[in-house]
This record gives sequence, C-alpha cells and structure tokens, in this order.
Amino acid sequence: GQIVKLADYRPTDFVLLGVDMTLRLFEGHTDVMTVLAFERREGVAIDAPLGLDGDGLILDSIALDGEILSPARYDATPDALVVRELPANGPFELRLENRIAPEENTELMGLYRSNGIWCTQCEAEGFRRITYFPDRPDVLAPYRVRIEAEKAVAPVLLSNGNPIETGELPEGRHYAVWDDPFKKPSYLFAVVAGDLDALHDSFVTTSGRTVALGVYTEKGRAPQAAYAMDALKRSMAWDERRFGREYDLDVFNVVAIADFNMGAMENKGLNVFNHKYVLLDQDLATDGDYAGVETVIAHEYFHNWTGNRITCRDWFQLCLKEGLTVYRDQEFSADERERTVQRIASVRRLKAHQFPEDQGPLQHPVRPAEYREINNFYTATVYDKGAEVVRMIATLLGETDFRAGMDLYFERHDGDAATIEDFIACFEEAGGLDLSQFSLWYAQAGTPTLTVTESWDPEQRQHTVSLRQSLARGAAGTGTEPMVVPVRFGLVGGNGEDRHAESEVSGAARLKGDLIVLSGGDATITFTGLSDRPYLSVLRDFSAPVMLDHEQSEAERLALGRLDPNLFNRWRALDDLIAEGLTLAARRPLGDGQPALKDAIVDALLATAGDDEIDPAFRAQALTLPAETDIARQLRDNVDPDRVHQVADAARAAIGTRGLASFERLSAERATTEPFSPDAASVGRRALANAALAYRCAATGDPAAALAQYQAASNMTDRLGALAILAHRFSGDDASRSALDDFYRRFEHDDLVLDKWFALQATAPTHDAVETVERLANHPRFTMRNPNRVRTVVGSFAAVNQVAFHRPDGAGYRWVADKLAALDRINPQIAARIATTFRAWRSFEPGRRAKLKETLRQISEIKGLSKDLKDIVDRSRK
Ligand code: DPP
Ligand code: ZN
Repeated sequence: GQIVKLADYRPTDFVLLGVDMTLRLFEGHTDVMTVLAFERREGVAIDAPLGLDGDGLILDSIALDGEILSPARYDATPDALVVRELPANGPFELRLENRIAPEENTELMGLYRSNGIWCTQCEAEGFRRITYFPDRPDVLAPYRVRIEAEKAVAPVLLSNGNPIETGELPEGRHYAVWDDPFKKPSYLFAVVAGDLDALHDSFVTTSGRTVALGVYTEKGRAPQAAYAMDALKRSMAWDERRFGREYDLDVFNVVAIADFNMGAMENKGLNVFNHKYVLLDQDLATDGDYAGVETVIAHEYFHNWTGNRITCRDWFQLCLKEGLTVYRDQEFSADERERTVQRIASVRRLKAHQFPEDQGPLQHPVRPAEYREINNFYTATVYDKGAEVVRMIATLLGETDFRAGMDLYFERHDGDAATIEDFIACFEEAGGLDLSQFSLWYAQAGTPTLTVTESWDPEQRQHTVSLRQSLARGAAGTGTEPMVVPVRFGLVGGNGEDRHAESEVSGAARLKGDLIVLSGGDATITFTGLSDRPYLSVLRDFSAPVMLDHEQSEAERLALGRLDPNLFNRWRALDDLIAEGLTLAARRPLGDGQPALKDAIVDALLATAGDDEIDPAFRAQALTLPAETDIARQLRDNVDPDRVHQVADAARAAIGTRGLASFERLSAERATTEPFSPDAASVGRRALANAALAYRCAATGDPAAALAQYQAASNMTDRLGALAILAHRFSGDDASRSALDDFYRRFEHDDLVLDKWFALQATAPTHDAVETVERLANHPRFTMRNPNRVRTVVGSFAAVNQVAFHRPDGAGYRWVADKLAALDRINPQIAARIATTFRAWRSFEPGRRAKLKETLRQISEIKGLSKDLKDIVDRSRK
C-alpha cells in the first residue's frame, strides 16, 4: 500500500461548488446519479485533469455540461476517474451515473443494508464507494439529495440537512429531497431508508428556534430510545451553556442501526448510531450501557461544531475533531455526573488502552505524520491522548482564557477545514502565550516519564521537590525533546488541608498557583516556611498523560489515600500502592508464600470501601483493581499472563476475606430492591454493591450469594453483575451453567443482551475458554456479519481474556488468527482492529513471545490480506 504523508498536502486543483445526488433504491441494487459543479482553482494549469476517487465502482455514464463525454476525455477504473480537457474558466457540471449493490456490502462502508434498512457510513473514505468524488475532508460543498424507494419497504427516507420535498412516484414508489445548506465534506454525508419507528421530540434553542428531534429505531423499539432522546436534549442545552454553541438546522435525527463498524457517526443533522448506543431498557441494559449511550449521544452531537462546522483539512488532523470532542464529552459527563469518578474512569481507560499503544509497535503521535490506512488511526492515541492534550491546554490557560480561545476558534474557523496549527493559534492569542513547545505533544509519540523526588530539610523547614521528564524513542521514531508538562500539586498537612508555602523555582519551570509548568528536562522547587514535613500530592487529576515515577513511602501514600483533599489523588495513592504490590508479586515465582498485598494496604482499601461518608461510586472505583493488562504493561517484559491473573485473584481473595463482614453488609444492603433509576447516585450504589458481592464470593468460594442476586435481580446491572461472578469465578460449575442457560432463555430475543451472554463466556479467565469460544463461534446466533457479535466473541476474547488468549500452547492465538482470516474477507476494518491485540508480543515470556510472533507471520501470509489488516500486522511485527 502507498504511504500518505502530511508533508505532501496540497489543495485540490478544482473547487467543488455543489453536489446534487439522486439515489434510486431497489432490491439488489441502487442507481446513483451525481451532479458535481466544479471550478478550476485560480492559477491551476489549463491542462490539469480532474481526478476523482472511487472504490470498487463501475461508471455507467458521464456527461460534461449536458454532453456525453467521449471515452478519449476520461479514464475510469474502479478506484479513480480522471477527466481531461476541462473548461478553462467558469464553473462546469459533471454528471455521473453508476450502480452499486448495498446488499453485497459486507465491509459496512459506503451504502449498505442492515436488517433491510439502507444506511451509510462514509468516514473516513466510504463515500467513494457510492460515487466518484474528490473524497477528502477539505472539499466542502452544499448537498441536495433525492432518495427514491418503494414506499412499503422504505416509508422513511432521510438524509442530511432539512427536508424540502416529498412525493409519490409510479409503481408504489416515493421520494424525498433533503437540502443541507451547510458546506460539508463527503465523510459527513448520510442516507437512511427503511421501515423505521421513531421517537419524536423538540428542543428550543437559546435564541428561540424550535428544532424537531427524531430518534429512529427498528420497528417496535422506539420506546427504548427515550434515554437517548433525554441525553440529546441535555447535550444540546449543555453545549449552549458551557460553550455557547447553538444547533443550526431545523431538524436533528439519530438512527439506530444493528450492524455498524463504529460506535456512531456524526453526519450533519443525521447521526447514525450502532444501536448499542441508543437502545436501553432497565431490564435489558446495565448502568454502563446507560453511561455509554449518554456519552456517545453527547459526543456525536458535540461534533456538530467540533468536526462539522469546523472540520479537518486532512486526516492527519483527525485529533482536531476527535481529541477535542472527547474532551467535550468528558466534560459533559463530569458536569452531569460526578467529576472525580468520571476522571478516574477516563484515566483508567487511558492507561488500559492508550498507554500500551503508545509504548508498543503501533505507537504514533496524536497527529500522525503518515499512514497507509486511515481506518487504523481511529485510535486511543488520537481520541484519548488527543483529549488529554486539549485538557492540558485548558489547564494551562485556566477556565476564562480557555473559553475565550474556544470562542475565537469557533468564530475564526466556522466553515473551514482546519489544522492543529489553526486551533493552537487561537489559544496563543486568547491566553497571550507561546504554545510552540507545547505543540510537541501533537508530534512526539510515546508516554513521557515524570520523575519526582523530594527532600525535607528539618533545620531550614523547607521542602525541595525535583521534577524531571524523559521520553524514550519508540516505534514511531519521533523526537524526544522535553515538552510542556502541567503538574497540578498540593502540599498536604496532617489535618488534610493544603498548606501554603513560599516557593522558589530553579530550572525550566514556572509556578502558577497550584500548577508547576515544567518546560525543560528538569527543575527544582523549594518550598519554605513550613512548620513540618508536608505530604506531596502531585499530578493531581492526572494533569498530564505521563507515567509518574514518584518515590514515596508506603506510609506517605497511605496518608494521602486518607487525607488528600484532591479526591482523584486520594484514589490514586491507593491504586498505585495496589498496582505496585501486584506488579512486584507477579515478578516473584509462583507459590512463594508471600501475600500479593500487604495487610496495611488491604486495610486502607477496606477503610475506604466501608466508609459510608464517601460517595459509593468512588468506593466502587477504589475496589476495582488495576486491569491485568495494566499490570502486564508495568511488568514490561517476560510477562506471564497466568501469573498476573493468579496474583490478582489471590489479592481479590485476600481483600474479600479480610473485609468479609463489610462486603456482606454492602452487598446485602442494596438487596432491599430500591426502584431502578439511572441517576449517578443510584449507579454508584449498585456499583459498590456489585463490587462487594464479587469480593464476598472471592472470599467464600461459594456461588450462593451471586446466584441469589442473579435470581432476585430487578435490573440488568444487578443481574449481569451476579452472572459475571458466576461465569468467571465459578466457570464450569453447575451454578454458573444453569444461570447462563437461564439468561439465554430469558433474553435470546434481544441481540444486544445476547452479546453480553457471548461476551461473559468469551472472557472467562480459564484455559478452556479457547474451547468455549470455538463452541460460541459455531452457535446458531453467531455471525461474522454483525460487528457487535464479532467484537463480543472474538474481540473480547483476544483483548480481555488474557488467560485463554495467551494459553501457553498457543491455541488461543491460532483460534483468533483463524477467525481473522475469515473475517478479513467480510469486514477488514473489524479484523484489523481485533488484530491489534497481537501488538504486545515482545513483552511476553519467551514461549508465548515466539508463538505470538509466529502467529503474526502466519496472518501476514493470508492470501488476499486486506490493506487494513496488512497494515496492522506489518507494523506490529516491526
Ligand atoms: N464516528 C466516530 C466518532 O464520532 C468517528 N468520527 O468518533
Ligand atoms: Zn468522534
């Protein structure tokens, strides 16, 4: 495949003035007619041809300003259309006709059918599978779209913008015309047609315009869209309040689709969603599902300004819309729910997904400089680290200046296809500061290490804090210059209050309130006038995406875990102690008789968990051990996933045993069946009770309490929480089998719930889960055609089930490779995503390392390997 480079960017030779499309939908095929108005850009050579992108297209006819073109004037291949001898001056019109087959589109890019519903996915390069087009994000134009279909099959016809006309056609057909006055790139184009139900509502914007809202679902499921609709209205109000952003069209529609590669897609005025992020019902959905719907609805809605009104100049700038929009949806969740708990969840996700990516062979900067396949860059680095970079800008500027910078960005770049440089310039102006060094965060890949050391001088009563940053060169080969690292901190006294102290800085840093802005390799800050030694609470709220190397005694960290007025760091003090304990234990040989966690640490955890004064959601977070993949990452090399799992499991049993009475109380309390509500407080109580139940069962080795909760549950969170314990801790036992069978019988009618049944079994941490997934893949309800189903069986097995995927005999690797070979022919994008689980091969002990390496080689030799999968495998092997 060809490498696309940021440095090669240049604008198109022709400016697109407008798009007029007609899609005639029939059973088995769709006829597409596209009229494109162009104008040669000033200064472009008279003989410059017009090149359009295609992907698997066959051109049926082409006319220029109404005249059929002779074949000498153009070259049409499936991948490109080149037209020569175009008018020197003034606009001209190209009229193209082609036929496509949405029914045969298994990649789910372009126009395809899902359960009989026609829908589109065009980001990043799907539009070229519908028609020849300058399919790149810097080509913006207004669109008019006419859809025709048989009325009985597709009574609902939707596209971007506002509806302007509908009417009847012969032979039971009808049509609708949609007009989108906002110039947009082709990746935001969308069409949906089918027999859909809808939930309707409206929203009055701050300037008094009424927007008609619709959430479309498969027949009979509209009531399940109620929470999505509520989240949408809250998102619209929040964006007005927080960022002054008002919605701009007369309608806003969301459509829930069963077969969808991504979570959702922010098409202008017509968001298309994976139905997993729309449909909810307390009997069918967990609290996590509710949170997912809220986040994704908000995220896609927020794209209307950060992504659509201001889009990206090229795909290298993907983080311009994604990092910023993730930052915005995280802020929304923080405002709507509980800030610290949301922050803990985001940091956990960053560490679980982005850190390993940034420290392995698929490493790339937040703004990559080159790619072979853009679909492979919708990554944790672009999204989540991209959001962290925006968060750091907000931290450095402070609330007022950050908002001023955002306002300037919206004002200056509305209607533009912008770059990171454009974005940064707005904050430089608003904050009156130079962000050129800061911008290295976009260009340098890798996770920096921040090393912090302290020394207390009892004579002088002064505390010296030294900070040092370092960045190792990784697979991306980008620079390792010192960056601007905002370090939020506090000096905590024994009374749990932040001390104020005089300070003096030496080295490359400055102090701004509770922020140390480190800008060079190292700096030292001396705090004076202290009565006694404070506890240093550093990197509060995870103010920069770095690995913190802070040598601090266990006693100090236990004190901060109790006292720190910054709740995030109170959580982290304990979490770090636990992670460190587990990492050390995993390095020791099996059965050395030493406990995984010291009693003092367990007691601190139990004190937090049992303290009814503390928010239950926070206590549940505290009880959630670091992910085994995160422990593996911290081990760095010679990882044995079985050992990591044994250590984590032993820790759970030890915590459960020591806190049994408390866990019995906490898990039983909530069995007093309070009525279901998805609000944050109720969610926190359920999370705590379910965590307590898991520890209780880990301690007793008895599934009875889980089985009782499974049977008595009045909502899916409690039911699934109990089932997860049965399926994982008691995998293979009668209690587990009968509960799984019961769950299947209860919910087999609902594919989204069935996914949970598949996922729980695929992730059971036992070696025989390899045989389980083989059985699941042969289950009549398994299909490679539904991305959610593939992700729950193959994807979660490979990404989550560290014990079975990494079974020492290599059977897990072989099974996944086998599935990837089949999947790649159907949906290469999903295959490539799942294949990223092989990337960490170097970090394992020699046996697994060799087998992983060999499996990667075998995958690379699959005949007809897609560009998507080949790109991941090639980069992973390096
Ligand atoms: N639809 C995906 C998202 O919103 C890609 N833009 O992140
Ligand atoms: Zn997005």
